[in-house]
Amino acid sequence: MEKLIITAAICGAEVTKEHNPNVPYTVEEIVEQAYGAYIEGASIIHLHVREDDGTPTQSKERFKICMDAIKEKCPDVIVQPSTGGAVGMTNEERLQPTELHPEMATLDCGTLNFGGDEVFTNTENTIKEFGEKMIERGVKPELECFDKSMIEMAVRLNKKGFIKSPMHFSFVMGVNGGIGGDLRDFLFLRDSLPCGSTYSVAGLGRFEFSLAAAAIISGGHVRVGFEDNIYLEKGVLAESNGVLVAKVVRIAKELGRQIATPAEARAILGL
Ligand code: KMH
Ligand code: ZN
Repeated sequence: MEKLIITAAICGAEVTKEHNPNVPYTVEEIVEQAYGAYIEGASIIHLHVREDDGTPTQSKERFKICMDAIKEKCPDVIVQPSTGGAVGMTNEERLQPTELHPEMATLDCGTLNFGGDEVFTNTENTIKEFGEKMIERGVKPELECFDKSMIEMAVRLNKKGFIKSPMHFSFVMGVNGGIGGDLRDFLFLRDSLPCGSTYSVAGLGRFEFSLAAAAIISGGHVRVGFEDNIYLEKGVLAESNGVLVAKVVRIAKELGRQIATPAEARAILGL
């Protein structure tokens, strides 16, 4: 089996210090969390950035400062900015980090309810626009799928030339408004993938580690981090993203799966 790529989603746009005081906002805090995840075995940092007060932003300048600072501390890590940003941002705002030509960025493959009255909007034309921009800017998309229909959208837009092959998917599972986080949900998504694609699994909250184990034994890859889950175990807040990554490394070792370095992750993903 291929080595395991671990992605650390260190910050997200929604989780706050009120949820877990270790959620990073400042550049220094973001670098500290990225470095902690990297030394424990993460080869990809999925990055959202914040203003110092915690407000989510897609500012190109803020991304550049954070990406440069992360690269200084973790020179070979793959930094994968979000183009999802936060609910309500314009497409223009959301696309800003791709102007920095990162190796990868997320591309969200459909619209979903996002709690209360919030809707995370990704129309077909938005997905086409983001796909085209990523091809133009040499950025490999991680295709974020919150439900099965989003895989079908990605496959269709791949055939039409808006997304290049081989495709790399991320199943984000257990979001209220998206697919659940049970094993049968995972198998449904996995079995819906086109041949030759790779995938990573991000389980929200209590689904984080059970879905990580499912991905590990199935040849998939894993995403963990404060964006998805703030607990190390039931009722115990995680003191860092690093401890969440370390837990995945322990599970993988017990199950006989080796961890990919950033260089190995690049080879697996064709970066
Ligand atoms: N914050 C969510 C609205 C992504 O990074 O591409 C979108 C999100 C997805 O987190
Ligand atoms: Zn994200």
